[in-house]
Amino acid sequence: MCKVIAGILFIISALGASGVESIKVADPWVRAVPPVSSVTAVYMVIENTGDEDDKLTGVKTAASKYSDIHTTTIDEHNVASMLKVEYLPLPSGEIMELKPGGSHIMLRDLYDSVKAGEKVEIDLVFEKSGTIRIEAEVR
Ligand SMILES: [Cu+2]
Repeated sequence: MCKVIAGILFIISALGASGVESIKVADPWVRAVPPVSSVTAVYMVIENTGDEDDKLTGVKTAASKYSDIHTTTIDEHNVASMLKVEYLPLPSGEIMELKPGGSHIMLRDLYDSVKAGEKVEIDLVFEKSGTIRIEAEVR
């Protein structure tokens, strides 16, 4: 009985939290890498449906020692390189797509290999919206 009530309370609080969130995350996924690889990247679509500009300022996960926000730049010789940034801007009403060849989240020093079909829990830290936990599928 107590478990049932706790479960109901949990659902109510989860609904309450999602009702005020202005950040929507869609289709988060982690690139599957062979066991020898200690790094991988995370992609997703982040929409700021709120009236206020926001920023993605940090990422935390138990899957790796470090997690950075990267953008990809292409120089005049057409060479792509990744650049670590302090935050990703999320203007009000805009959609930010983290995708291969563009901005992404880099997980470094993976504690375990990530295999296709697994799920990785990731906390996204936003300047205004606080921390949002997502579950990203490994592909
Ligand atoms: Cu990167």
